[in-house]
Amino acid sequence: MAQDLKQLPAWTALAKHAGAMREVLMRDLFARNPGRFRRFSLRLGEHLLLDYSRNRVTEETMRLLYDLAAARNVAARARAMFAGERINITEGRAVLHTALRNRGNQPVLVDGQDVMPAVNAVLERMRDFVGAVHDGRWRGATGKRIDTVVNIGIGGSDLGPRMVVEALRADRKPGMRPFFVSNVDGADIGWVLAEANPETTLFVIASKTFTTQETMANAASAREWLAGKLGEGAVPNHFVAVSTNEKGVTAFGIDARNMFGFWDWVGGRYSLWSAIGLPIALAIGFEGFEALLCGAHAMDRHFLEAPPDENLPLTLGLIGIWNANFLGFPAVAVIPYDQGLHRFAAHLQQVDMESNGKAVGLDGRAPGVATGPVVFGEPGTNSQHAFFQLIHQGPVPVPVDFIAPLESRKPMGRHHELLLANMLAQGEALMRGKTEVEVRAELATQKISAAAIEALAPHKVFGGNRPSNTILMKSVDPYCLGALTALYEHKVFVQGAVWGINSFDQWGVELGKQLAGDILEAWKALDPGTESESLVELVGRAQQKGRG
Ligand code: G6Q
Repeated sequence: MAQDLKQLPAWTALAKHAGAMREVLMRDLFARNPGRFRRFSLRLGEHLLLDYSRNRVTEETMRLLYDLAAARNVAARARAMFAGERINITEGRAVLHTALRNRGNQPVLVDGQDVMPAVNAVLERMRDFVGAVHDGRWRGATGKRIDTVVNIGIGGSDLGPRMVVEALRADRKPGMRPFFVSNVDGADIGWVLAEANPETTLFVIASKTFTTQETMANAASAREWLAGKLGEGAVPNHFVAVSTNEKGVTAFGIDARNMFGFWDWVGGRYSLWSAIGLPIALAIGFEGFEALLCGAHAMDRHFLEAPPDENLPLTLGLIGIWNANFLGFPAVAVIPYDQGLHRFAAHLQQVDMESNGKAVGLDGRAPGVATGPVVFGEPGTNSQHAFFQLIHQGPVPVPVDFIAPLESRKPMGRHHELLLANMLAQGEALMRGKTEVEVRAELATQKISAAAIEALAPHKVFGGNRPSNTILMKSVDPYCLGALTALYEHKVFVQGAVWGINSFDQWGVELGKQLAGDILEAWKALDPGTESESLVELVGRAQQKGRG
């Protein structure tokens, strides 16, 4: 199926249309149509606005893109996901992060079983636990209240909750200090422990499998540290777990009553809505966590119900396909103009690249077209002073998603105006560029020689015509952040559906894990060697052994 993608009439029509669009200048499109911004922007109520007018698209482009989505059954595939079908075919699993935020509570069946009662039961346990920590019913072993929460997890058990906790700093419960430890580099846990008071610290060990090497190593070090300070008996008051593996959790020494469960149909990178969101609720309160779920649910309903040409995730996904597959731009920069969102691109890197970074289709054959783009980003305005040079004048255009809140959660004088003005200027500059005629006219006003103008002019020309989307959110509050995050999840879904790939497995992560295990085993078996043996030699020998 996927291999025939390029032969589909909807695809070939777009390829032909792209030929005609290559020379079209967005400047001209804006000049010809003063209503272009209104025509090419979409809303989710008062909460989110997607302006995609600064893309090289026309009415016809959009019609052809929506035709492509229809030809690839994107809507039907979305309904199958929401309905609990096992669309993750290589792992034989349903994909139901949407059930975790199903605030309408309609039944969601997996193998004839409604998952909602179990989802709601875990949410209720989270509510109780978070309330108990906040009001002091849950205390450390020496009777002191908890004021520090250290989440130990990696990948999906780290990036999502960390992103949200950072973004929602304005909602933080006074006195709560959240930390996240993910890297197996001992410095990560080491520096956090150096700042923590064992009597008032709660560790959340977050691991779907409860076997991940990094998390197990960090959890063991945290436990050793705590037991060393307060004694073994203190462990139950200071450790809880979030996992699907009860056996592993109890073997580690955490009572199953202090474990918050989730299910195999929650993919790691889509798990912040599950009990993996416990550090979010501990940081901002359970009501805030619920508001996050509500915002995501609103986006879910919108994705399922809005007509194609009003549908934000569908449109964002298709614009990405247009830029990647038809205009040939292989990367996307995600630039939030909000300091709180400084980990948003990091989260999205995983959601997008781990989902769609695949060169094999659902049918086991190559899709025959470019799939997962390279996604990267940093907040503006910082990124303007770093890699925006390449975005403005590099040889290959990099489409940009600008994201900003209309209201700041931490207003300071005129800072927010400065921030937004910068963002709007970047989008405009990328679109307009600066022609040689404009450059020469500008240089002519300066007191420099004709020869200098000649030499300088080519360096100062901006090709322009570079695409960007602008996403405005009301503010970075839990509801809008939930909606924004779900928007990107569904964007990734749309693209995976068009490309005909399984966005929900991650076999590519396995090989490195396996080899690291092999090398470690081989390493253990080595004679530590003489002092003269360098680390590099040791590793080399271990690798050889691992291969052998
Ligand atoms: C996410 C991936 C991966 C996973 C981590 C942690 O989709 O599967 O990033 O989240 O490897 O796994 P555990 O939660 O099992 O420790």
